Amino acid sequence: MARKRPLVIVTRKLPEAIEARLKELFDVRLNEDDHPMGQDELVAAVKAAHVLVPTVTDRIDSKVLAFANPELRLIASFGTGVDHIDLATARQRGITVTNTPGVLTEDTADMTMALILAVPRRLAEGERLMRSGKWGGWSPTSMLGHRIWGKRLGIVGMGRIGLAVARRARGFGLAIHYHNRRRLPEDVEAEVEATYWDSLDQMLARMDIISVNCPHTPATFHLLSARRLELLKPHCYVVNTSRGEVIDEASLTRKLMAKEIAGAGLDVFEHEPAVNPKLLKLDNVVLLPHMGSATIEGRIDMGEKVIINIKTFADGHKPPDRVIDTML
Ligand code: 8YV
Repeated sequence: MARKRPLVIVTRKLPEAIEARLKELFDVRLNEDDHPMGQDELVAAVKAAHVLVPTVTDRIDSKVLAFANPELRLIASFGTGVDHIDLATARQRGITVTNTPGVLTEDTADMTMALILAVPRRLAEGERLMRSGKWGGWSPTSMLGHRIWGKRLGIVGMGRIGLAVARRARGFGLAIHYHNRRRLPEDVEAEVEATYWDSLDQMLARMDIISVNCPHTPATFHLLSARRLELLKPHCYVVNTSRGEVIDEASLTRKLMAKEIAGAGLDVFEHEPAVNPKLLKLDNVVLLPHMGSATIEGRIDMGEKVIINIKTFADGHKPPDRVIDTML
């Protein structure tokens, strides 16, 4: 890196302690009012920065990267998913890309489990009823949901987060099934008593609850396509805390409206921050604003990782969380 103190441009507001430490270590430009940056602002940022710290809300595509100043050497993304960055173009331009894996696993798994419980047990509906002032008191047949214990959970993508979901789900009496590019080692499968499905189609057709926990890549775009959604049983619930793009959201919405599946818990959407307005009208859906990893502890840990990645890189070493390695 050309300078002792690289210019680090951070696209969104980060926790104060993280911003304070970044200021101590580097020349920093912060986004004080936390507005999401449009393309023009991102172009201005890559023209000036030696290190860019984007988040999931920034589209760092080839059009933006075309304007990158030759001294932009590192994109230290704040988050685990890197689907908002054109990695091929970054590689071509010799830009190292890092992310913040591991530190949001448990928080995201907690939120996934919360949705797995919330949708079949009608938590959001119950809460809305209380606030409406229309609750007439207990009755044996009101607010009946479906039992979690003993059902089959199909996890699509058994990486760190998928496995953390499986561990929690075992405690709630769910039978664990999963589809993954690679089968887990035997001892890990045994720990969560997981059944591996080589065929995603066959797994989808047999589950009571589906949890999407794979990253969004070109290979997983609309992995839950209209055709695959047709395979789900009518009593199946779908939970997604990964990326909206993994599910064909329009087809999912149609199936929910037609009551061809039982419900959905969605923390992520295909066109964030837009949400299909039809989803907002459905009672059998719990919607959250992409808050799966939103804990103070998690955000600090993510910021720490960003700092470690930048500092290591600035000191001439390989940053630990390299998604693209251009230093070799
Ligand atoms: C983050 C996420 O909050 O890390 C990810 O991939 O989806 C979220 O949990 C967000 O991406 C931060 O950029």
